[in-house]
Amino acid sequence: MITLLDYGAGNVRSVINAIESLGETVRVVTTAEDIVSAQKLVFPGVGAFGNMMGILNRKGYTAPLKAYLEAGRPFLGICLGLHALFERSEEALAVEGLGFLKGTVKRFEVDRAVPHIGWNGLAIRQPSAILQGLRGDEKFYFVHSYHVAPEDPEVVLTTTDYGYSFVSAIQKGAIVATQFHPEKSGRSGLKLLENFVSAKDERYIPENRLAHTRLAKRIIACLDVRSNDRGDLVVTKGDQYDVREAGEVRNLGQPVDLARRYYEEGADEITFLNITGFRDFPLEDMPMLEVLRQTSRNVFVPLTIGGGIRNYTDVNGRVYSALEVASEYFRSGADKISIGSDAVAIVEAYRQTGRKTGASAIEEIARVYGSQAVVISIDPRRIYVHEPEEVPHHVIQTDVPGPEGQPYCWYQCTVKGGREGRDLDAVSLARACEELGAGEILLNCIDRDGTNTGFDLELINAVKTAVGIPVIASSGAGRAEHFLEVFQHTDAESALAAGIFHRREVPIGAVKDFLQEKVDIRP
Ligand code: 1PR
Repeated sequence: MITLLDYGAGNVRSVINAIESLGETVRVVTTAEDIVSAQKLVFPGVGAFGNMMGILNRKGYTAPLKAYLEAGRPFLGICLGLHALFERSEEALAVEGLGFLKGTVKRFEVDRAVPHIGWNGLAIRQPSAILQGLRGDEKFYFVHSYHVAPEDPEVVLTTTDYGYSFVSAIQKGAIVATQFHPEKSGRSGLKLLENFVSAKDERYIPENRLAHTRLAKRIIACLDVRSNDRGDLVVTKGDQYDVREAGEVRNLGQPVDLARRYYEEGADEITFLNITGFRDFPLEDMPMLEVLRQTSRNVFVPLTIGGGIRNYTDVNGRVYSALEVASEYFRSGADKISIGSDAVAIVEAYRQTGRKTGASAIEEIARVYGSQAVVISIDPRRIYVHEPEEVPHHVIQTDVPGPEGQPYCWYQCTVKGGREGRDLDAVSLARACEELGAGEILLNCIDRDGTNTGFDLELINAVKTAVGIPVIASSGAGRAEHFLEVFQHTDAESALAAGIFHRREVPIGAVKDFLQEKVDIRP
């Protein structure tokens, strides 16, 4: 029996699912006494440091947790569950950590995108029972803006490189904590969890130890989901966002089955977009939550869900906040949520006043769940102009001139699945969303969607150079070469595709085989 410390601020479902998939039972802590009586405690911290410590203190969990750690009993901390062990964090300097280990938690100071999101390796510094059966060169899933800096070098189990070398796991006796998420790291992560769960205690040093590690470019499979005319929830696919063919919604398969298939084929991440979320309120559209619940039971890579995340008033006058919608998605198994139409409305309001209210969906969700959990999905379309001065927008010179030979264009943001264009460009939107606390940009492109003609590199470069957060290049992938092109000619951290995977034209494995040796990827 594994005891799991959930303080209610995020997706612990995936940790429970991963442990249960190993045939182990999980008891969730509901009282301080449950910590005292635990045999093996897993602490998957999520959200923000200050919020986490506040809740632990209010619930009376801090003292029993300290006692449990001081007694050297088996403990696995994950992400913030690692940070909590230290004295304090730059994320909330006024708040005390558990102080079990000396040192602080620092924000990344690097000349690259923060948060550090994606699959990176481990440079193993000492033997450990938790590493049994690993080769040593596997990649694990990270998502964080802060990392620990222990004073005692003896506790360093692994380090990872991102701009510089940081401590990615610690070990002190039976107490182990990782910055990465084993529950989201596919088979390698499950192996690590299995080592904790089963009573192995021989310390083990893997053979292929790395001296340095590199962040992999991510290949993401995207499932656009909606109800068809018969009311069945299906994965569909648009052609420049038009998902109907001969009047019918295209049906490319069942969401849960396809997600499972992509996990097995090696997808680094899976994104579900509830594409009619702008009109069907997700908390009434329960099948989507069920899709997430079922998927997270056997898919152990990160899951992002978007569609309909906004404030909403139902027919009875009950008001739901975007945070409530997002929370329901997180509880059902999402690791990140993505906001589309509402991000445009938020930025329009923000640009009018120039002031942050703290009350927008982006700010609220980032405050509770952390920036890394908030993705902004942008649906831009090219608008051509003869001269940059014609519009008050971020204009680029393009190698693909417009129908009248216009040499310039800007990328207009749209809402409601491309149905309505707004007076806002994609670069400004991305920048403003970053200021408001978003952690990643999912950059679609209506002109390229479903065309198989390759990513819009000009769009990706324009947005990527304007923001410091990671960008997912999306729309237009038709061949494995297109992925190489996007990674060679832009700094996008990941590339997403839909149609070629659904139609089995180019499987994920073929994309990865092609990229092998050319780009750092997770094999
Ligand atoms: O506005 O917050 O409710 O979110 C709705 C979400 O649904 C947005 O993220 C929006 O991008 C998405 N969406 C809305 N309508 C459509 C549509 O296709 N009619 N899909 C839609 C967006 C774009 C990508 C697609 C890539 C790759 N689809 O998701 O998967 O373009 O496709 P490809 O590789 O086949 O070219 P809100």
